[in-house]
Amino acid sequence: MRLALFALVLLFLGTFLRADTFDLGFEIPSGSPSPLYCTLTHAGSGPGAQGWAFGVTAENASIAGLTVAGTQAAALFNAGFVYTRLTTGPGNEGAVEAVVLSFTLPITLPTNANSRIAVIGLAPGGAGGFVTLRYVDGLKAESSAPTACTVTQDGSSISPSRAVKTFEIAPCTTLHVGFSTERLSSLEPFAGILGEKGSAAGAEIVTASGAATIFANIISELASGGVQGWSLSIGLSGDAELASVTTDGTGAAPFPDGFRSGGFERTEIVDPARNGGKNGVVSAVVLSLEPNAHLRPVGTESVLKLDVLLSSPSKRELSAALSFKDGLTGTGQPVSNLLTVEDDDRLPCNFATASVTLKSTRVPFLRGDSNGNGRVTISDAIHTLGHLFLGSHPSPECSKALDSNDDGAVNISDPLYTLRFLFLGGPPIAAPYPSCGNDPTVDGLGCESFSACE
Ligand SMILES: [Ca+2]
Ligand SMILES: [Ca+2]
Repeated sequence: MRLALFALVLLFLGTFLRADTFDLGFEIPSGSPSPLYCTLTHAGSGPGAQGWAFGVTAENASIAGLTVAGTQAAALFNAGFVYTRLTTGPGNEGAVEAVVLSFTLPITLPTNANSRIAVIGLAPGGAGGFVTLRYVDGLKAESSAPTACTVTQDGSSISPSRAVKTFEIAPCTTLHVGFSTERLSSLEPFAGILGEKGSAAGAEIVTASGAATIFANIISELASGGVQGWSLSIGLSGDAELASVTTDGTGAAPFPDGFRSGGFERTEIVDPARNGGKNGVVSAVVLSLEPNAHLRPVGTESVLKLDVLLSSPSKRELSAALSFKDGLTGTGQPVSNLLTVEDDDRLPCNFATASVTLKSTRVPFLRGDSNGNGRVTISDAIHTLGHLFLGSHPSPECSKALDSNDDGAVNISDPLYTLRFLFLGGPPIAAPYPSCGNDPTVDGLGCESFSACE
């Protein structure tokens, strides 16, 4: 009896003190799957939310972006705190947000109202199907504590209810990106694109010299119209650096070589210091200020040429990867991977997965040792001259060894350089010399094998 009374009092107090409710929900605009909104709904007689934190996951899709920009929360924000991050790793894929509207002013979200508090961008998947969004506790962004779903009302923490929402997204089929080792310009989608079934996923190329020229491509399968312009943000990770990037010699070049007629073009290698240590390139192109200028509605078109050099002071096996990564910053603002079709933003279906891995094995060699016998002598100068002018030794296994002056080319200067060094007091042969080693400077010459240095 006493217990029942106690429970009743608790219930009564609870109803009184905890009359307000907060609900985390989703707003999925019909027709278009993107953008999607996270909402916070308040009901009750107390004040609205001063702040909140939540984690959100997507099943059968991946969250590519989460921001407060463009929401009621952003409009009310005044000298507070905003934290939004994507979270990665098994069981931890999603995004987190934490907001305090103001540290100094009594700002809250509207009472008894539904407010947008975040915009979610889903990475477009190829297949389409049913996607489920849910709020979860415990997602963890790098170096921060796990995030619990909570709302702050009048200085106190309240646990909100959490919606789960399942909706269907259409398959993404019309626009893709991919990499190739040659300039592509054809009416055939995916022809020449690296990777499994031309999907550009899992592509790998091996370069003997450590230098590689890679083209980024736009693949169109549109019913009408065509890609009028684009912004690309491509990251380079691993043992490599970018030597150059250009739209010259691609479909983004001025007519007649490419499709551009005036318009706008800005392409640059990003400064790692402005990008959290990340390497990459950004490129923005508008083919013409006339609305009807565009790439072919159906076809494959190279739009960017990247020269990559694999290098490392010590490693023998070198590996690097190029992939489309939103958010690299050149001279201007952070760049997203976006295509423009019929004056509207379109996302390439596979920009989250398109990548190419570059590999190179460095073979130790002895520079100047043209005939590969482990010593540099007059015979090497004669051997190189024979290769250059007499058709003997047509395909050396280690071209780098012939390049005595290490200028990245094998020509008459090299045997002369060797002879000057050996007999006329000329400057020494460049490293690796006088003992075996790796080429300290990357160039376009290869070295498949060099038995004298094994
Ligand atoms: Ca030799
Ligand atoms: Ca040379």
